This record gives sequence, structure tokens and C-alpha cells, in this order.
Amino acid sequence: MHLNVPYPILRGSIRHLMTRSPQTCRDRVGEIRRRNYSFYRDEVKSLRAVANPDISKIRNIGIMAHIDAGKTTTTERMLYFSGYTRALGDVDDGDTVTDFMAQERERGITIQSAAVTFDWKDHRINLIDTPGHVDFTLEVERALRVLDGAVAVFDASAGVEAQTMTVWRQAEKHKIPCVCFLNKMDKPAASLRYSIDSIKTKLKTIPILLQIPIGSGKSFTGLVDLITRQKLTWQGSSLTYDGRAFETSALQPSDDPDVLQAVSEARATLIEQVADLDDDFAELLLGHYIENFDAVPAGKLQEALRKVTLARKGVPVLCGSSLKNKGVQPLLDAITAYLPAPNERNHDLVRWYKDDLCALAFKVVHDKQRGPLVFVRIYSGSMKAQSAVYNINRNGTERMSRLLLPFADQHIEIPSLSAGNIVLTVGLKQTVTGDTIVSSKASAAAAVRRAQEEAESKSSSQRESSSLALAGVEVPEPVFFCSIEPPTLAKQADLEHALNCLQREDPSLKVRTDPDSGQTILCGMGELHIEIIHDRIKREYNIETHLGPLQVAYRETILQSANATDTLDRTLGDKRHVVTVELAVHALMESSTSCDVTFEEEVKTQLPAVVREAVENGVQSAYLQGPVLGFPVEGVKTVIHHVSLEPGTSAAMVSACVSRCMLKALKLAGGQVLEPVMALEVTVGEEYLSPVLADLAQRRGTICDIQSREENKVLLATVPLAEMMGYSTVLRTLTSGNANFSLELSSYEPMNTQDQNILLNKMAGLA
Ligand SMILES: Nc1nc2c(ncn2[C@@H]2O[C@H](COP(=O)(O)OP(=O)(O)OP(=O)(O)O)[C@@H](O)[C@H]2O)c(=O)[nH]1
Ligand SMILES: [Mg+2]
Repeated sequence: MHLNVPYPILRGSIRHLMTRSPQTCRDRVGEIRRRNYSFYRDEVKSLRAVANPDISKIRNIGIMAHIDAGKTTTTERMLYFSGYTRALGDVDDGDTVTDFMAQERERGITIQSAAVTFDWKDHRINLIDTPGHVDFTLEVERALRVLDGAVAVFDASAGVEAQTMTVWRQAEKHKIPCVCFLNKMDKPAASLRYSIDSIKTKLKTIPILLQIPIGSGKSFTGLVDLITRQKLTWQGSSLTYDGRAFETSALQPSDDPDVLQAVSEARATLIEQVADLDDDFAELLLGHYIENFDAVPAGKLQEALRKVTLARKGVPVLCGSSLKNKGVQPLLDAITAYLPAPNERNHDLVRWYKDDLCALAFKVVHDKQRGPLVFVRIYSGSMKAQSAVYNINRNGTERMSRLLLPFADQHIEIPSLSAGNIVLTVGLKQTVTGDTIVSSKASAAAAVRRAQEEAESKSSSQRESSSLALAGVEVPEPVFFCSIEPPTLAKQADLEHALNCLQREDPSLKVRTDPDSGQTILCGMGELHIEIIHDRIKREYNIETHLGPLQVAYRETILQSANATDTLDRTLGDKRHVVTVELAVHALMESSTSCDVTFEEEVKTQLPAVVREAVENGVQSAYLQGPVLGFPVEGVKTVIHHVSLEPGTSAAMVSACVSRCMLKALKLAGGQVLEPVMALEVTVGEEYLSPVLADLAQRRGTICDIQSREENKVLLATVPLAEMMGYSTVLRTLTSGNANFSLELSSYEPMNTQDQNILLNKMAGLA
């Protein structure tokens, strides 16, 4: 066995703090240093055991939730209780394992998803802690893409919050079985009933409660496990009690009658729920336990519950308080008991690779010493260090030097790893998020053959068989942009390098050049996203950049149909290019976000393929810059009625003529600006509701609902993004800090004429 040297990213960020940060950061560095991150070497029994656990014992899971629900705190406790860290890290002190970026430690929020590996009772758990802030939603998406199960964490005093609904939808899209953890049971306002109801109504799923809390608020001391009827209590007497040891005892008739009553009712409900959702279990009950359902063995109940969870017919619900070190061990048990092993998930395409390697790259981080590190999930076959792999998306072969497993903050080098695992690769320079990696071009070709044979025998769709890349990660469109300038022109190349690296890490960051001004433009998911990128360029690449004002990424569409014709007649050198185009643009259905182009049948048959392609390029480039403000166009269908050209005309001239003609047609069709409208959720004390509502009215907000959540009001509204800049500061002032909010893109909506005119004047530099 050999252990690798400690991972440098954490040290790297500490170095940055030390060289460039103010006093507060230095203090924090002190705290981070004091933390003893040592690794329990004894736990790693042999390198073989570390590297390749049995596939049925692997759990690849994600922790997802609304911002601040306690995901990172829960992850930290898991690492501690499983013996991979010696001291408990705290988000508020900025010393957790998974929030290792300087910005995360300073702000106390997670920005990047972080993967950690640990073992729990004979199981290998690969866990990804995801961010809750909506600006980093892509981090959740790409984590879920490669995970087999998820733990949804809730603040038990708030139940289902806005971002929980988003991540839940993401998990549903990937058909990921989930377990719910009602965290923060130590808060006085924590409510089991409210949280369960909100899971039922808002997430439209069946919550299956597995535990009853003992005590509430500050006196929350433990849980009763409804399956085993065991009482678990965390009651250390000393101040340094860390929750590692807890008492387990069978529930006694002498226990608190209220608890006994609650347990008896909740257990009956649990058995009923499982019987409703699993026919075999229902049969077992009716066949053997008809006299007394309660006598059904715990093992049988657990088995049925596992089936129900994997089929996503219901979700087990557990509770606890991560911060107070209560309830995390049973959560770990539930992860191993109810969430699927990799071989219990169905990955269709992978079967064509048989035992050959098929893996998906889902995350890239840049390390100063080792270059890009690529996280991959292995679906079939195995990966070996010092070997070449073939990237299907890039159509190229690359060499991996090393393979690493992230045990807490220590990365252990391993020689190879098999299907079902998640691993960090060193040496892949071209691979980016969403790429499929296989062992060689020949192996990809063999998979194609197998797929085609199957397609022929089963006459399944040809299209399916021709795509051998795993579905990548859907990247949302940015809603904000701003210009970015280096301090001097000499730094432009450095800035470009920094932006290239950051874009590889973060596909939701887009960089383009403004065609008119030549300026570099950053496009991102929100104010915080752009702020973090700006900060990272400063800290990690040592470039002080200047950001222009933050602007909203509008879109454009048309209101009616229009025809246009155009002729381009240009002589370049000794060549004359003459092309005439006639086309029509039509507004598509309201909800359509796409744009397309079709040819009239006669034109299609007459035109050679190369000209058709040039025409299509011309149309697509016209879609990129709308006629009103130059924003991308959507919801338009273009029909090409006529194209004629003289011999010798180049394809580029055809495209240019089509683009010009398109601009004419789009202008005639009456341009309409579409603006991003956000779904807003504000949780606020009742006494501050009026000022918040009055403020929203001024921001062109539409109130959809006002709900009650314990002592607070939850206000649901839609508001144009353009009106929400700096909202967090305003809300804090209006409510003296007694509110929080979340924003999420809802849709692009047409602006009314008055607002559009105000925007046009503003863009033209008028008041
Ligand atoms: N009272 C109480 N507070 C908790 C508990 N768990 C976490 N917190 C606090 O809640 C805040 C957020 O905790 P995090 O673990 O950073 O939450 P998160 O879900 O990772 O947040 P993001 O990653 O930024 O979305 C911190 O101040 C924690 O100390 C808990 O069980 N009880
Ligand atoms: Mg976090």
C-alpha cells in the first residue's frame, strides 16, 4: 500500500489566502491550519480493498438541497463519523473538507460540487456535495448525471424551499432514487409534520417516515427507528461531545407514553404505505401477518422499502441535526440500505461496450502543478493509470498518467479502477465535461458494430445506434453578461488563458467577443456567478480585471410573417459573385424557443447540397443577432422560396446575402424583445411583508401566492430579471435582515411596448 502526498488544491487555496488576503483571511488560515486533517491510515486495509470494492457495495450519491439546508455540514459529519477526518469542520468557521475554495470558506456557501470517497460498514460511498445557490445549478446537474442515488436535505423549519423543487426536478429527470433528510431538528421552529406535508404537496411524492424524533428544538436528543423500534440517543455530558458514540436500546413500555403512541401510529402508517406500494409485501402481510401486521420482521419491511425506493414510488424520510451531530449515522445506514448500487441502475448504451471501458467525464478542475484533473464515472470495463483512452466527442486519443481517489482531503493514487466507481484522472488535457471516454477507437468501432447488429435484429432506430456517446450534461443558457477588461493590453493573453481554464471547469460560463466593440464579454448565470469568476481571476491567475456593468441577456422574436428578397452583386478581385434570395419568416407558436429553416420542395431539389448548407448558415447567423437590439432570435421559422446564383459565386457570398435578406425580413416582421422573467420566493417575517410587497410592485413584479410557513410568510412572485439587480442588499435593508430569497429563471416573456421603448432608449444611451 502506498498513500499519495496530500492533495494540493486545498494547500493551493491556503497559499492564495496567505499571499493576497486581508487580515481576516489570515486569521482564517490559522483556523484551517489548526484543523487536523489527518487520515486514518489503519482504515485502509489494503490497496486492493481501497481500489476495487465489490460493485454491489458501491453507492454513488449526491447531496442536494436549497441553499443553507446543511448539505456541507452533513457531508462533513459523514466524513467524521466514518473515520476519515479527526476533527469536525464547520461551514461557519470555513474549515470543511468539501468547501475548499477560498471563496467558499469566506462566504460559507458551496460554489463547486466536491467529490469525496469514504467507507461505511463495508460499503464504499462516493459522495458529491452540491451547491444550493441557483447560480450554480449546473454543478448539481452534472453531479446528478453520474450518480445513482441522492440525499435531499431539508431545513426542518422550512420544509421544501424553492431550490429544493428545482433539484428534485433534476433528480426526477435522471430517475434518481432519493432519501430525504430533515436536518436542523434542533431549531425551535423545526416541524416534522410541516416538512412531511410540504414534501407530499410540493414534491408530489410519497414521503415514508422512518423515524420519530425524541424531544424538539434544543431538547432534541434522539430518534426512534420505526423499522426496528430501537431508540437512538445522543446525549453526551461533556462540552466536547461529538456524537460519535450514541446509545441504542429497545423501546420500553416504561418510555414516554406520547413517544410510544407516536411510534405505534407512525409504524402502522409505515407498514401500510409500504404495502400499498409493493404488492409482494402486501401479499406477505396478508398471508402471514394478517392477525398482526406489526409482527412483520424488520428485514422484510426493509427489503420492501428498498424496492419501493429504487422504483421511486416513495421516499424514505429520516431526521436529525447535523450541526449538533445527531442522526447522521442512521442516515449513512439508510444510504447503504435503500439507495442503489451502480449495477442496479439501467444504463442503456453501456451494454454495447460489454466489458470494455465506457466512462463519462463530468467535471474538470485545474491544478497548478498537475494541470487539468478530470473526474470520470466508469460505467463499464476498467480504467488503468498510465494508459491511453479514446475520447469519442473529441475524436482523439489521450494519455492518463495517474488515477486518484479523493478520501477526505487526501488523494490516494491507485493503479486501476473498475465499473461503478468515480475517479479523478490526471493527464487528460482535451477532455471536457460531458465527454465519453472509451479504451480505444477500435473498441468504439466494436460497440458501433454491436449496436448495429442489435438494431438490425430488433429493427430499433438507427439514430440510437449511431450515437455512442453517453448523453452529456445540459448546460443552461446564461442570463447575465458584462464586459471584462485586463488592466493592460499586455495582460490580454493571460486573461484569455485564465478564461479558457475557467470555462473548461465551468461550462455555464460563456465567453465571447463583441463583434462591434471587440471587447471580451463574460456571460453567466447570475450576479454571484460573475462575481465569483471575477474574484477567481484575481486570486488564482493574479489578474486584476475591470468588469463593465452587468447586463441582462435579452432575446428577440417577431410578431408576424414577412417576405423579403435581396440580391448581392459583388466583384472581388477578378471574380463576380451574384446571388438572389427570396425568403419568408414566420412567428412560431408562443412557447417555441427554437428557430428553424426549411426549403420549398422545388428549391430543395434544385440546389446542390453545398449551396443549401451556405443558405442554412446564413439563416443561422442571422438568428444570432436580432433586428431590434442584436440579441439572439427565437421562435422563428424561415422558408426559402428562391435562390439563384451565377456560376463562380462563393458559398460565403450566398451566406452573406441570406443573412442580409433575413435581417430585412425580420425587421419587416416587427421585432419584439423577450426578457428573462424570474420565479422569486421570499421568506419573510409577517411584520415586513408590506414593504417587501410594495417594493416588488415597483419592480414590475407579479405576486402569485402568499403562503404561511410557521411564523413566516412565503411570497411567490414573478419579476423581470432586469429589475432584480442588487435585490439582496435592498431586501436586507427593508427587512433588517429578516428575510431570504431565491431566484430562478422561469421563462422569457415579451416586453410590453412601453417597457420595450424605455429599454430601447436606455440602450441607445438616452435617459
Ligand atoms: N441549527 C442548525 N444549523 C445547521 C444545521 N446544519 C447546518 N446548519 C447551519 O446552516 C448553515 C448552512 O450550512 P451548510 O452546511 O453550509 O449548508 P449547505 O446546504 O451546504 O449550503 P450551500 O452549499 O451554500 O447551499 C450553517 O450556518 C450551518 O452551521 C443543523 O443541523 N442545525
Ligand atoms: Mg454547501
